[in-house]
Amino acid sequence: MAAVAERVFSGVQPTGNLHLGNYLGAIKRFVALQESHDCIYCVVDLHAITVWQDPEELKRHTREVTAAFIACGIDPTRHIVFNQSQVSGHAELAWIFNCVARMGWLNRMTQFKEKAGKDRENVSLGLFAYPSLMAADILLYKATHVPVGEDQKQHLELTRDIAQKFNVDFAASIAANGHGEGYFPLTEPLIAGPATRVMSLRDGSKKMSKSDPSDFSRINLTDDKEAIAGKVRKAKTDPEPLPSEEAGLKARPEADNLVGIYAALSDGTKQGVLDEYGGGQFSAFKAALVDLAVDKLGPIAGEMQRLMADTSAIDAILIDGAARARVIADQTIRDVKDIVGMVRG
Ligand code: AQP
Repeated sequence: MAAVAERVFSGVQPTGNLHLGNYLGAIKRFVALQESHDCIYCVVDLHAITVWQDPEELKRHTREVTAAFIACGIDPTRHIVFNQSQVSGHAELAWIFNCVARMGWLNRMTQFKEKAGKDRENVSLGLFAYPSLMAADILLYKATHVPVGEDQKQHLELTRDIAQKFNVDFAASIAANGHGEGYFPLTEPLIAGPATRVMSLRDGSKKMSKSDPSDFSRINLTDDKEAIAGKVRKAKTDPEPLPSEEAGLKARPEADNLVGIYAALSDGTKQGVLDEYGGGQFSAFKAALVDLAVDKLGPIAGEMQRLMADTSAIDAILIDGAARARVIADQTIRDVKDIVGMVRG
């Protein structure tokens, strides 16, 4: 495999209010990686339309996710921020990957099973092919590292399978075109820290999610102090005091979730949180969690609001990012067409 520079790629869907799970599992970690890597952060609107999106809402959410990226500290001048549909290479490479990936692989994807539920016959073909588009997003830029929440682990494994199969199927052509032993890297998922899977505040067995009908299940990045306080106060807990050791959080999903959120927001560890609050009642801990969440999220909400007041400035960032992304993407598409055997001008 030819040596590749380390490059980070990740995406967020413009499908609704961003929440604490998106922030802790993904965006906060995107920000940190800017110091050590070249980063490409994408608002994945092609993924969003795998389920119905109102056209006006889709535009608003696309700009909102962009505003959130910037408000959280992503620098679109040093790194690349854009929306997926502005770079046609995502869809082109996804089609080629649809012809590399096997039905059996896609049939095993748990996210599809969860999202399609009992209505499998009626969901879009795009929802089924979603992981193939995700592999294209990542491999279009030959990204070596992808920061995501735990829920995306299986899709990252599929991305590696697709890269591997492409490299093997086309090995002779890859070599003949001067790319050595393999064309695509085997991307590493970056899933780490105390909040890789933030759970619903109402049910510790369910992931915090944009599509949960209960707004009390999640903290939105745009929630104000009153909303955050109300949601944390009402968050489901159990009658026991907090344990002093991390092992005591096992089989206590709601307590584990709140401790993990506190740890991630404060850049600490679950054990560190328990050293401070273990043995105490939830009420004191919840009050501290409200203060911490308001302290960390308040400025983000304010900045998002400021940025959203000038949508043409947000659009300009996306247009500029797309132009820079296209330079990398177009080269990959040219290479892939040569490797696969497509005549091009
Ligand atoms: N609860 C979560 N905990 C940790 N990370 C999470 N992510 C999402 N939910 C959690 C991570 O956020 C990134 C962007 O997610 P997305 O918007 O692309 O897709 P999603 O997983 O579909 O988000 P939702 O909120 O769960 O939407 P719905 O309700 O539509 O299913 C990803 O890195 C993801 O891992």
